[in-house]
Amino acid sequence: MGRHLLLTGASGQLGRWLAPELAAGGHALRLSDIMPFPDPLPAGASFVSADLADGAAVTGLAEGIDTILHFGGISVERPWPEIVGPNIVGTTHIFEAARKTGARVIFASSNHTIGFYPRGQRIDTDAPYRPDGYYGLSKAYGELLGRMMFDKHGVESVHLRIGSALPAPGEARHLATWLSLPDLLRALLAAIDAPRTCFAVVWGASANRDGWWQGGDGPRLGYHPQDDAARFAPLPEPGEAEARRWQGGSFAALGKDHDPA
Ligand code: NAI
Ligand code: 15L
Repeated sequence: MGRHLLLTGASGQLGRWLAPELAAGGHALRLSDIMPFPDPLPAGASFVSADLADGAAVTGLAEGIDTILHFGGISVERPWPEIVGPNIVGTTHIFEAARKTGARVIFASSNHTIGFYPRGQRIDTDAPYRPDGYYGLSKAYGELLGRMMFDKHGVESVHLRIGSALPAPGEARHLATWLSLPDLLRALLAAIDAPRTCFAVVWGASANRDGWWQGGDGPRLGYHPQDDAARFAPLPEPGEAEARRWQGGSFAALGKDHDPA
């Protein structure tokens, strides 16, 4: 059944790939970003420019929408003042809009919520958060916001903890963290189509033989990844020694001056 979807972050790397794929699935698509959409609009799609930090604008974006795919915001480690508006205030606006309209939120969360687990340690989605910087912390906030919004207000959400969403893995870390673009689409379609999600956390990873992440709500929602980074092995391991210790890689190493081990 065609849904009315809102995709924030539409002008970003993943948004540009997702927009035509979602439109091809017969969904009515409202795209939004603070930057212009650089590609021809897919059939059935419209574009609305908005800053996520503008609450009234986000409320307007969500009108008539049944599923919000929230991909907008700062996507790398940055100083706190740059993160807080787009990722903390902006994600709060998205969930407040969903509370008003009854929309489901699918949140582009990140492996950087747990980036300070050592590489090789297998963890489930209920492992305590170990964010590797302000960016990862902002994604943990988004997940906890979803938890509260379901428990208190019944807002449904799916938090896709994306590893490394790329056309192909390029370094050894990606043998564990890779999410192929077709698997990204599979995960989103499962999250859109599931009759009921409640609050859900899904590993945004392919079926990687060498992965670190297990469990989560993916199978319950009908997400069954089909790719495996192992077919690209071996891959080079760039970066400093500190980055090679942690699941979050270079994000964890950035500015680090203490050993938590
Ligand atoms: P990206 O940086 O290419 O796209 C993010 C988009 O958000 C940009 O187009 C930017 O203009 C927009 N944006 C930033 N601030 C905004 C604001 N205040 N108001 C409205 N729009 C704003 O990032 P990418 O790679 O496409 O990732 C998309 C989402 O997925 C991000 O939320 C990112 O954190 C998340 N993610 C991506 C991963 C990946 O491997 N690409 C891994 C884990 C999470
Ligand atoms: C992320 O959360 C980033 O948005 C993306 O640019 C990648 O760096 C990815 O994580 C990763 O950890 O590989």
